[in-house]
Amino acid sequence: MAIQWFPGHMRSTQKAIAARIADIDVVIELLDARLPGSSANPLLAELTGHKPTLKVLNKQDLADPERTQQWLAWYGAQPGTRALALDAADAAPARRLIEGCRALAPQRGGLAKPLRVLVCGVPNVGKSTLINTLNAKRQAKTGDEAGITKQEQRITLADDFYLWDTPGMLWPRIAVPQSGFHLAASGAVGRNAYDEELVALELLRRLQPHYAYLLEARYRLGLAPAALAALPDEELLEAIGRKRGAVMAGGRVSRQKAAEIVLNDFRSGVLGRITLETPEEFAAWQAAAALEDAQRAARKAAQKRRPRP
Ligand SMILES: Nc1nc2c(ncn2[C@@H]2O[C@H](COP(=O)(O)OP(=O)(O)OP(=O)(O)O)[C@@H](O)[C@H]2O)c(=O)[nH]1
Ligand SMILES: [Mg+2]
Repeated sequence: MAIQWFPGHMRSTQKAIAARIADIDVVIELLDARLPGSSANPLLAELTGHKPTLKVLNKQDLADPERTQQWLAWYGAQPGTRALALDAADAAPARRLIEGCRALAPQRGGLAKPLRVLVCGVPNVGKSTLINTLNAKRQAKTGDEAGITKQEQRITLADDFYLWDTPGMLWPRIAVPQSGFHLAASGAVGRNAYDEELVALELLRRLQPHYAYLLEARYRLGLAPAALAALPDEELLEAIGRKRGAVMAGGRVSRQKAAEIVLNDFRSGVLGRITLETPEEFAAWQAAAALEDAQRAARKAAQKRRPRP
């Protein structure tokens, strides 16, 4: 079953952004560098599409540097888009963002025309952390879970430079099922909206072909990369659980515990630097989802045309 999470507070954020956007000069969309396609919000693109936008691949310290370069090239090749990679704690590159914003809106500046920048992105991607890095006063609340920022908040970086921190937002229907899994694995989805075991199994399936050596280095299963990659995902989860002591009375592995271990290890970066998708893979998933939507619409239309008995 596909993962969907669009609670009421996201609907409110959608309305708040729609109301604010007319008075915004530059949009910074934070993407998660571990899932740079899946964390790009199509609803946000709809709301802010006509404004100059900087795409920031955040948490690059957790992502695979080679794939980050591929994604920067991919975003950089799209018209009207500038992309850069960052980790939010790194102050000097973060400050370069300020220059980037000023360059995108040269007509703004000075007390009469302050530059107004909206920072947005999926939950837990690091919006508030980045704003705190930019702002010595550290006014924005942060935390390792989706939904820390509850309300739009204005932060004054300089007399002529305002930033708006916004609550993380997803979109009403995540059409690419793989994206739902990646968002959940990254921590962008509320805990009650997905099954941890299913998400961990999907995560392992993604890691097996390309990052088997990282799984072996962390869990020491005694398997060569090819053998680890060929293991059925459920067996792999059980092997990890057994190795890490996620065992219940009677000696059975707790898959729930094993799943939590795998997800925590991925989220914290102890598994290594990992990017779950390449631009080509993501484009193929999007095309498949669009085709499926078109077929569904055609079936519905045909049903309507059919005369009732
Ligand atoms: N490794 C790493 N962790 C980061 C980075 N930026 C933020 N984090 C961590 O990610 C978690 C979420 O950070 P927040 O700044 O609260 O994220 P947010 O986007 O404001 O989240 P919401 O307000 O819930 O939408 C925190 O535990 C941060 O410490 C980064 O660049 N690298
Ligand atoms: Mg926040």
